[in-house]
Amino acid sequence: MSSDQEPVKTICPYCGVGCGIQVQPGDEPGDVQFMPWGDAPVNEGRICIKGGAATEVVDHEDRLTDPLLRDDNGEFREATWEEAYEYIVDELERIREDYGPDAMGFFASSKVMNEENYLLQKLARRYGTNNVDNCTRMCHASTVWALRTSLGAGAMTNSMRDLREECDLFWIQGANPGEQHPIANSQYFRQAVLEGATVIQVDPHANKTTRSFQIDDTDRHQHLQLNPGTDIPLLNIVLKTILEHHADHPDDGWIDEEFIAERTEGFDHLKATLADFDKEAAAEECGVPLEAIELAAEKYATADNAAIFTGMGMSQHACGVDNVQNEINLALITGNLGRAGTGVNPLRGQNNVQGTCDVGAMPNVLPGYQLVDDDEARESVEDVWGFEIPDEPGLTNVEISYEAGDSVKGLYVMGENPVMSEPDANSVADRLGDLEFMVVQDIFMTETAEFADVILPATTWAERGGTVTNTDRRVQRMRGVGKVHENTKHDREILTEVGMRLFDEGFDFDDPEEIFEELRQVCPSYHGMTYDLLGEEGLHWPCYEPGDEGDPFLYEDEFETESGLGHIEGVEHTPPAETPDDEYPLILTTARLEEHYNTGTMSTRSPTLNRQTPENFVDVHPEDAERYGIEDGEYVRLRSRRGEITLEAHVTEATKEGVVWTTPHFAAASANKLTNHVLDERAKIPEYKAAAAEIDVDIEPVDRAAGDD
Ligand SMILES: Nc1nc2c(c(=O)[nH]1)N[C@H]1C(S)=C(S)[C@@H](COP(=O)(O)OP(=O)(O)OC[C@H]3O[C@@H](n4cnc5c(=O)[nH]c(N)nc54)[C@H](O)[C@@H]3O)O[C@H]1N2
Ligand SMILES: Nc1nc2c(c(=O)[nH]1)N[C@H]1C(S)=C(S)[C@@H](COP(=O)(O)OP(=O)(O)OC[C@H]3O[C@@H](n4cnc5c(=O)[nH]c(N)nc54)[C@H](O)[C@@H]3O)O[C@H]1N2
Ligand code: SF4
Ligand SMILES: [Mo]
Repeated sequence: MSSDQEPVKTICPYCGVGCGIQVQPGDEPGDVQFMPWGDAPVNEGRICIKGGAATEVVDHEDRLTDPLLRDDNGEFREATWEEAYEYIVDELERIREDYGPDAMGFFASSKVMNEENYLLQKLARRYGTNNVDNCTRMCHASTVWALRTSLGAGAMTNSMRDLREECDLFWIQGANPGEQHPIANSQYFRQAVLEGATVIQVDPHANKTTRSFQIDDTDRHQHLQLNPGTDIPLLNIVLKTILEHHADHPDDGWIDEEFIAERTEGFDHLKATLADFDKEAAAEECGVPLEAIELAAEKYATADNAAIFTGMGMSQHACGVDNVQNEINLALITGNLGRAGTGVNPLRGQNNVQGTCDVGAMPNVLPGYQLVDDDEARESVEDVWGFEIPDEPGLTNVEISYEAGDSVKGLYVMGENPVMSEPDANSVADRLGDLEFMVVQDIFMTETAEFADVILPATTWAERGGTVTNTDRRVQRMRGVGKVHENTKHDREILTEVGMRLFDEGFDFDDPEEIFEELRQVCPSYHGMTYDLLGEEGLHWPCYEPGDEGDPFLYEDEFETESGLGHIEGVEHTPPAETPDDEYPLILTTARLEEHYNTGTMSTRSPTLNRQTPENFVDVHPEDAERYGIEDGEYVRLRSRRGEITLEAHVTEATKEGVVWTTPHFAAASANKLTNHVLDERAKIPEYKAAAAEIDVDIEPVDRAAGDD
């Protein structure tokens, strides 16, 4: 490949670490290659397997290249953009006229850029509804809820850099950074561990995080392999152990009394909650020896700087908010907040999930997390936008899918794949089939697009510019090399066109920078940023005025709650909605692989990534395998009350006895046919991490090409 064009500096399109990479254009439009970016701010040139393979899907033969419209026979046919736009605008107007604006739902995308998500949520609000959401609902919604209400902001309290330099103990609960945030793990956490930091992993499954720190081979680190859904009792043991020790040995300083007195509220509530808590019975329920949990408590309480990392294993439960609140409790009573190397840190998932939330693509908040039902905040945004914003929070995406066909008649999906990603997927498919109108804007034909009336072909990340916000709140610029397929459009081009056709004004933007300039006006924490100031390093938010550097860690002097205090609140155990019984005696949990990504639309098409694990599998513990008579590598049927899938059994001690572990990445054998549609009451996040299941053996041979059920 030779080309006169210079490579462009941009950001990896997979996870929220935000690694800088370069894209080298070739002579032909699709001929793009990955190149390292040696002094990229986050990764300093390092890259994981996905970043290195990211360009593989840009010119994939399956790319959507032209708009598709469903014809009278229910088949898709190629259409012109003019036809597609006319159809969309007519349907949007018809639905509003027939049913009112809340009959539409809008799904924003954590795979696309800030400017584009900003436009989509503005479009929804101009249309007259707050029914706009993104995949954070299925991801860290509960974490964000707990962090926002108890500390102030729904983001990592610290940054990868200060954690690398100052953290002495990494408490990693329900997160697998070794595979899901590989460069954060290798470039940051592992460096600190090499210099002596300790790792406590709390996870039912052994994975690359376990192996990367050799957790099981040293006395320094610990892996607490708990039963799914028992994180509250486990943390209550930790909290009670610390309280008890402090009562007997106050001089050891396991509790930070001064911090509690000056910077927190609610400590008495925690003490009362734990007063009658039975540690022995709880340890039994967790399936972890009590002494191991007590030892971990000691390690956390005696570390100079201890940081908690929290992931999907905590957030994706019906008690997700409580799970994270208990982590906040632990950090607050030990004074592990407001300093470098500490905190409660959700490693955000998608490349731009942080930014998609920041720019207001959620049903209850406007850009900068200003509440839609806060009159003053809403009016300040209305002043810039020039139209009235509905003042009631809208529906979340999981609620929108559930209302499909009932109160919700139409859906605009930009870069999400709910038929694969939402729980109880068979019902989601049924319900989306009941919609009167659905647009899907994607780069590939997806399981969701199969139900659409119109499909719009978007360009990929490598083809366009904009900004994305990574897990430690760093806003960075992406730069594109231009379109690979002439008839595709950038997401922002599609949204400006739809917006102008609908409203004649307010969507007339020629380039991403113009959109960013408007975003800054309505998003206080981005107000001090411009494309020039972002440069190649990017800027952390909050950045209120030009010249602000942003904060590497939050809450040095006070929390951003109304009282300025950090909120402690004891929580009681709520077991998962479904627990094992005679009919479904196993606990099913689902999580991810390093070489695959979410619903697999990109990773299964990437030869380098797909080669390693081309199909789904289920991990079964050797004791369970013996009881069921399962051989390693045999195909089994895995079923729950909602559906069944057929997949290969891996017999391994990586999982716990009684717990089966599978992944959501593959359409044939889609794990979400089994998962339970039960939501955390407050954050509305589904319980992906615990359902009751059963295995059947001696099934018919599998024809992979035919898919499952
Ligand atoms: N390679 C790769 N990277 C990714 C993604 C991907 O699909 N592939 N997706 C991105 C996205 S969107 C996200 S949100 C992040 C997610 O990154 P993580 O938060 O790491 O998500 P998971 O791998 O789903 O789950 C983390 C761990 O939770 C454990 N777990 C399951 N049930 C429980 C439980 O009840 N309690 C506890 N304590 N642990 C439990 C699982 O065994 C797993 O090891 O990754 C991002 N990065
Ligand atoms: N069982 C189970 N289910 C889960 C989870 C789990 O742990 N277990 N995790 C949940 C989590 S954390 C998440 S975040 C969700 C993810 O759920 P989704 O967001 O629905 O899943 P993705 O596969 O990330 O979908 C992104 C879509 O965007 C498209 N896309 C990529 N780039 C572009 C672009 O530039 N423009 C446009 N228009 N489209 C683009 C992709 O092709 C893909 O179809 O899944 C959830 N589902
Ligand atoms: S760690 Fe995340 S952002 Fe970095 S290269 Fe890997 S997938 Fe991309
Ligand atoms: Mo996610």
